Amino acid sequence: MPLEGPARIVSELTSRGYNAEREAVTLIASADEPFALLEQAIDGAPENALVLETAHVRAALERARGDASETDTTALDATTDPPVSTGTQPTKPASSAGSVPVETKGSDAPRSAIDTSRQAVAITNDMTGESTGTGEYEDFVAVFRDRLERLGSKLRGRVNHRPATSIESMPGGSEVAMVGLVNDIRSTASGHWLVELEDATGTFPWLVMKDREYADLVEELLCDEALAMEGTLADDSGIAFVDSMYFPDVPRTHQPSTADRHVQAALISDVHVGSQEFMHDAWNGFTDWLHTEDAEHVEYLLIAGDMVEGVGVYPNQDEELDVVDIYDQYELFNEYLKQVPGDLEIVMIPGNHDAVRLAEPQPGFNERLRGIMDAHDPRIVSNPSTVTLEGVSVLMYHGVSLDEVIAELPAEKASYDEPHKAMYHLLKKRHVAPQFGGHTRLAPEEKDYLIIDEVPDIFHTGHVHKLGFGKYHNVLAINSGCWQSQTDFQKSVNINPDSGYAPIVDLDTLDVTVQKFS
Ligand code: D5M
Ligand code: FE
Ligand code: ZN
Repeated sequence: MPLEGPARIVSELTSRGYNAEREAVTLIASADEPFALLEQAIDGAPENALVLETAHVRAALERARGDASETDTTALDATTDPPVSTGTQPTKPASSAGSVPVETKGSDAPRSAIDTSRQAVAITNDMTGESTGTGEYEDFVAVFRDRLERLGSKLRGRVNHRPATSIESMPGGSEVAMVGLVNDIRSTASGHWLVELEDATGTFPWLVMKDREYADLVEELLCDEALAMEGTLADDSGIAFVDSMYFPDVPRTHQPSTADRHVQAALISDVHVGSQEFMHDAWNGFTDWLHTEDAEHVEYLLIAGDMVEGVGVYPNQDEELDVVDIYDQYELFNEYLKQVPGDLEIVMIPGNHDAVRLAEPQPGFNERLRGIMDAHDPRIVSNPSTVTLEGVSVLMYHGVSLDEVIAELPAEKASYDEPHKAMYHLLKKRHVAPQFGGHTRLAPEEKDYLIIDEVPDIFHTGHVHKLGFGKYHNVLAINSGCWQSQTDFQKSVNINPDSGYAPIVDLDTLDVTVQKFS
């Protein structure tokens, strides 16, 4: 329920005499049991508090996590926020992290110097410093309005649509169409599907018959995505039978742009420096290789989040930390970054292990962290952002919503083994994280930064630690692997990460080669 959840939380709070910080509402809204959390947060807040602060909610989550860890350590994963160490008492990295790298001298056959005057990088949709959301009800309304408006505009030309409220007053049997956001998906007792669409005027129910071709598409739907439906009104005009369904999608005829010289980009993510499982040997192999003649055309390095392992991201994560202080982790990451040839253009976005707000869109790192990660002067932008390299646009998104797509869709449509296919669904929905209130935490802003407004030439994600790539309507989707070997958690749930691979894209052809360093 896109509009009601946060709204109900805000009204529940106001009815008890509380104002609330925006992040507090977002955190509550994204919990598995929002109202239980709301109760606990209020219970824990000081008696004279007028504003429910994020800290009160976090404290309630911490208490719940403490309780849960005695019984079920994973129950609260989706609702816990990482407490970020303040760094006021810096600790030295543990001795096992003693392999602090030195600058490589390169191999015997060093790459020739890059003519940096030919490099061209442009960034769009970076929302760093643009966050205006306050978590008020109006922000949730605004972000969904914006989504309906902008994704709807990609659908309105394709159907003869009517507002939800005017469909009800049309005669039974009429041909009708509507553009809206998916508000609810339910199966009926007889095995058909009821999909409720919402627009600015209200909601209207659409029935997808189980034996129609579109029934197969219902299992791809996520709440809050934008759709158009076309069909026939029932006799009482209270429901419509779906004949066709339309997604914002990428046109099949989409022609990607390419660079006009032979130049390559390395697309990586999930470095996880600071984790005991960070693979320094593989990383050293990668950066050594970048100095060789083989890599002389690699002029760009894109890193799609999870630079470091972070602190308190998952329950019991501390047991697998090599470096326990978050700032020390970034210092060490910067040492590893120094190994990369200095003439590479580097662009990076944060991920869910990084020390920025967890809710998406995630602004680029703050000044203190930018000051630490200064090797080769990287461009640090928000998650998501679009970076255009010599005319080739790359949509960079860390990829937390992929977990959700993989969990919600049938295995043949999206799985960890073929992460690029999960990415295809995001391209089809033209949104990097459609579902609100589920696994992926979203922060309402006045504009929906998570919409895929322009079709990118390349879509680059990470997060699921699996390597996979392929083309969807000529858009190259690449999920880069990681630089972390299997963690205990991953072992326990049978995730076999693809560690130590660097996919390299030819920007003049969009061909991909994979370099392996593990
Ligand atoms: O996520 C790496 C992948 O593993 C991603 O698919 C989430 C999943 N993962 C890893 N650890 C956990 C825990 N503890 N709970 C739930 N899911 C998890 P990354 O963000 O790099 O840790
Ligand atoms: Fe990761
Ligand atoms: Zn991640």
